Amino acid sequence: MTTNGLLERVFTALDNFRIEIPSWGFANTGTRFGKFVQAAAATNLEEKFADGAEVNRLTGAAPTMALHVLWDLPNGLEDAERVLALAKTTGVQAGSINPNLFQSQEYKYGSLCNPSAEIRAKARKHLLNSVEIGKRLKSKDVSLWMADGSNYPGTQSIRKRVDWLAEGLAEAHAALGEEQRLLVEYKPFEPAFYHTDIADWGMALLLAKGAGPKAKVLVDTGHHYPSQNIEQIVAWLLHEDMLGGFHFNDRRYADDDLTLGSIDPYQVYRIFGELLSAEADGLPMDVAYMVDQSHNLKGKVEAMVQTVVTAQELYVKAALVDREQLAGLQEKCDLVAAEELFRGAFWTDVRPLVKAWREERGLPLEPLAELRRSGYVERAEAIRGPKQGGGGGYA
Ligand code: PSV
Ligand code: MN
Repeated sequence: MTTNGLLERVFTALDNFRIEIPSWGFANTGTRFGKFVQAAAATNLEEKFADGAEVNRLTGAAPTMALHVLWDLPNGLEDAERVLALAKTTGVQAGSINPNLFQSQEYKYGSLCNPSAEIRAKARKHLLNSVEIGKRLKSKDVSLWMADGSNYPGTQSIRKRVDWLAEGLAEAHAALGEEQRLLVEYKPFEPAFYHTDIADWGMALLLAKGAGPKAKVLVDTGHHYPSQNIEQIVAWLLHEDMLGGFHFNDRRYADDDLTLGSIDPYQVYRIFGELLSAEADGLPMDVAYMVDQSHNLKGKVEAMVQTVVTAQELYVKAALVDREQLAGLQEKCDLVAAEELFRGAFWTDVRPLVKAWREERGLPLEPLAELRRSGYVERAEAIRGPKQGGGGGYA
């Protein structure tokens, strides 16, 4: 490929690449063993939007922020007005709306799948409120994850819970506006340890299909058993036109919520590879890239900038693969040549190319260095100081 051709390919890929950051990634979070409070952590909506705007300023790729209803919009539509005002002043728009169906005391035995009709009704109402918030904020996706499940065999009817869940999703789907979608997220375990009501992509796929055409599956990269082939799941969902979006993060063991690409960057590259291959083949695609991370030890804004930059680099690597050439090698079953072509792009140092794009688009050349130079975190530390609360953690 000529140098101009290469740059054009890279620039097009980066111009089109957007990734949504989560409000809770800026808040104090911890593990069940405790929480280390950070002085610069955001403890209210204003601070979360300010942090989001800083990440977007530095990377040019994160113009929307995912919101969690209980943590960010506890007063529902009233808070939506605050979000609209903040979007105006910061330039960061509301992203996916995440109902909270896991923190209320009543959800001890489940939310949409709770054996109590009264509690199921409460969960359904919250889901419908979330759809309304999404409408007000002109946000496209309502992103559903529940902690529902059970800890011991024989203690719950798995089949009855499927029916309750299907009813709740169909009701939410019927309330969606023209432009809205319902994304169904799955997770094999935690906090439930015997069965989870939406444990894998097959269950999520069936539930989404049953709910209606605007329901799609959300793949959280941390929600799989070790060594599962996530890109194959992605390929299947693309094949079925049922992939709605991602929650990107990395993991060493389970749902560790570590920063994207920190443990296995090749996996993210392989996932992007499937997406770009489907795009090249002209498949219908409407996939939301979102981050779902909790930065317990790293600085919040710093970790988020690092995440977005890593995502950009891995996406560019995947965009370097000559898809036509690869298809030819696959056809001939030239295994080593195909693998080398695929791997070669991964091993390419794309940082100078991404830097050239930043320069061309008037963005900081080194986002992390620019963050340090700007003194943003130090100022936030001085103004905010260490505080508890603010939403986004479980502790
Ligand atoms: C659950 O582990 C999850 O992945 C869901 O997406 C939640 O909304 C998010 O993390 C934040 O806790
Ligand atoms: Mn998630």
